[in-house]
Amino acid sequence: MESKREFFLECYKLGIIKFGRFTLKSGIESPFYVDLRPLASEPKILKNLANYLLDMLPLDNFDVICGVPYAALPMATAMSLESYIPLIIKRKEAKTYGTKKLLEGIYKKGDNCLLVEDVITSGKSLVETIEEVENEGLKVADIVVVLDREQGGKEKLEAKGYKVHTLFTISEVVKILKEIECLTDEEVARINDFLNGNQVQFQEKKKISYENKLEKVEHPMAKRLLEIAIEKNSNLIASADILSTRELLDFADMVGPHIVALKTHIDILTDFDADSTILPLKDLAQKHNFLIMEDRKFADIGNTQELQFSYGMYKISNWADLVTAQVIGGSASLDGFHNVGVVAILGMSSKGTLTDAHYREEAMKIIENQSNVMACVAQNEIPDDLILMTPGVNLSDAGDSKGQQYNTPEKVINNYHTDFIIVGRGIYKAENPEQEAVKYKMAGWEAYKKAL
Ligand code: 5IU
Repeated sequence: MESKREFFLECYKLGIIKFGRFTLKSGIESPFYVDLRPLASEPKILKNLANYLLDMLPLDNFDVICGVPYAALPMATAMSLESYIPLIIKRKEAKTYGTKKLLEGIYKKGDNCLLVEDVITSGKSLVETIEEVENEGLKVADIVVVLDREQGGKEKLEAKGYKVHTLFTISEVVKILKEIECLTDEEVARINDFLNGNQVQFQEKKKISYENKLEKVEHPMAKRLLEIAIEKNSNLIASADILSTRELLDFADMVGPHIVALKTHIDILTDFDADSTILPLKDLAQKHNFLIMEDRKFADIGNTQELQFSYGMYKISNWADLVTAQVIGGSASLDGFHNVGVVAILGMSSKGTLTDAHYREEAMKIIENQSNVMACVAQNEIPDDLILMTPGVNLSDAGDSKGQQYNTPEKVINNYHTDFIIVGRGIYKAENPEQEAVKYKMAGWEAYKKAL
């Protein structure tokens, strides 16, 4: 077998330890996160691991071997295969029917059981497991652990008279990773602080300014939008879910000076007419310097979307600066949007949306490789080089009866680092929409400056 250090590095490549900022089950923030389950997916590594663990142990002592569910189950199995020590399986909870057994397999009372655990932290869950195994009449003297997080668990068990054999400790692996420059001095210091029981200070990530973002973005519509934001000291997009042309135009004229973009749902107008709706709307956009964002949410195959974009009665491609699109149709479905900024929908604000973390991860892969996408709509932080827009914003955060969920401007700008807040009813339903637009504009701008 190769050296223990080389073996660790092979394991590390599988992503078993991540460094950053993690909230543990206890609510405590940790600068690293350990998950050894990937080791079971590499048979060679699992087999080597089993042998490393067995090498540390007085093997003649054990009648049976048992893994703490679930992460240690494959490890215990592999150790059993390598050593011929019989395996028993511990359930997480006793069966509620039939035999009500907690331990499965062949063993007798008084057998000496080796316990296998992947990670030991405070030792709390091991203490519970030991008690359960001992209650079944087995003896436990030795526990073998792959990684000791050095947070008191080993000492706690040793104080109770158990021998704890650990393959790696967190300080040992931090040292190795520091040597090969996978960790900076600052990260190492933070980890040590954490291991010494101190509350760890994480630097709050700052929001990047519109000026800096302007240097990062490439899409011309992204640049224009950011320039307008800087010029108007506004990050407000007004959503005009309005039913008549007259009201839409009045609204646009009223809030126009305070917004960066007006979001339309052109297909809800009862009296749409290209000449009397779009021409004056374009004039207002020019007069007040805002972009027109048609919230069409295209969600079809590329060919159909192309037709929907340019034909029919709305001819969106003739007048929209930005259009929203779902990415559900895959990358190529977005290729047909030319001369427009595509705003891709990553996550929705409505209750029960299917845009969960897995969906968003896959959607982001599409978005990042699509040059006509200039922004995303989402309810979470995204990479700095994209523009983030967040709807579901209202100064009263009560939501509606149809699944809409609201956050305040401060919350979305602080927590998600959103660049542009999208506000609908908060403004157009207000008694004085202009006054309300100013209020949202100021709230959004103040929150932005604070987050910098
Ligand atoms: N909108 C959302 N949530 C979303 C997406 C779009 O609210 O996740 I994607 C649209 C719907 C509406 C506007 O046009 O944004 C929000 O309007 P209210 O502020 O009135 O809820």
